[in-house]
Amino acid sequence: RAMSADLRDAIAHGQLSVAYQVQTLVSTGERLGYEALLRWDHPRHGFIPPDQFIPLAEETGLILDIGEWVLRTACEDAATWSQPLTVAVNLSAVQFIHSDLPKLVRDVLAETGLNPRRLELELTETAVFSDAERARHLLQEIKATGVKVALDDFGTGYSSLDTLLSFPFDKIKIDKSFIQEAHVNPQTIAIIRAVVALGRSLGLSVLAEGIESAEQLHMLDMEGCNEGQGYLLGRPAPLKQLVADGAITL
Ligand code: G
Ligand code: G
Ligand code: MN
Ligand code: NA
Repeated sequence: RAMSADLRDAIAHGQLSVAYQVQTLVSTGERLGYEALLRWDHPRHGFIPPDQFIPLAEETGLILDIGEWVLRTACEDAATWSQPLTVAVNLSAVQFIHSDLPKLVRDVLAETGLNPRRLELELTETAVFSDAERARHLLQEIKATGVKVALDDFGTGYSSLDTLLSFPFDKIKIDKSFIQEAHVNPQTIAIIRAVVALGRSLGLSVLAEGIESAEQLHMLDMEGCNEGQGYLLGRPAPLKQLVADGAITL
């Protein structure tokens, strides 16, 4: 049986779930919200990481249904939290190109009652590549609802600077590879410094991903990076566990 057939059944059979990873202010540790990360518990293969099935979901078009499921689940969940924390949802370029995303976002917000200001959408540069004009229009329409938009995996693409200047992003997420290389390669710190300066000068928030050590957190604080995410601050966990741990109250 092909993996794509299994994936087609995954939503209906309740095999997909969302893990939430905390995002905090670097300087104070104040909690800002959570990123929703998709998980697939395959009946025979166990947990399959998104890196391994999202490309397949994109090739088959299944990402449209899966992405809609993640967005709805994350908004439903966040609407039950007693504190007005944000929830960040990853979007595939395929969703951006092949669906009416502004309408979906408006519909899901209306259904779940989540305040639009609590939702953030994470996009990579590939989403805005194929049709820049349409992408700019879609982003403007989405932002008009009050939802924020972050440029994910910043620094790993082809024309990061151009993308940043041409589209109305609210936040840059510096790819974790930069944070993790900083202690072996000091030039990486220069890159982080430049991205922070660029982001701040454009009035954007800058989030560093993949923070695993207190040293990395301290370095990012010194560089003026305002937001952070990573195992040091919290590992992705199911909502149930975050509630059981007292991190989130309903
Ligand atoms: O924990 P991590 O293995 O969750 O995620 C790996 C990659 O999968 C990340 O690049 C992340 O952006 C992507 N990813 C996680 N959840 C989703 C999702 O719901 N939709 C999309 N399109 N990508 C996701
Ligand atoms: O969407 P994005 O590419 O930003 O997805 C974040 C990915 O990074 C997920 O796979 C998540 O599980 C992973 N991640 C989050 N924090 C850390 C960390 O501190 N170290 C490492 N190696 N990966 C992390
Ligand atoms: Mn992301
Ligand atoms: Na990322």
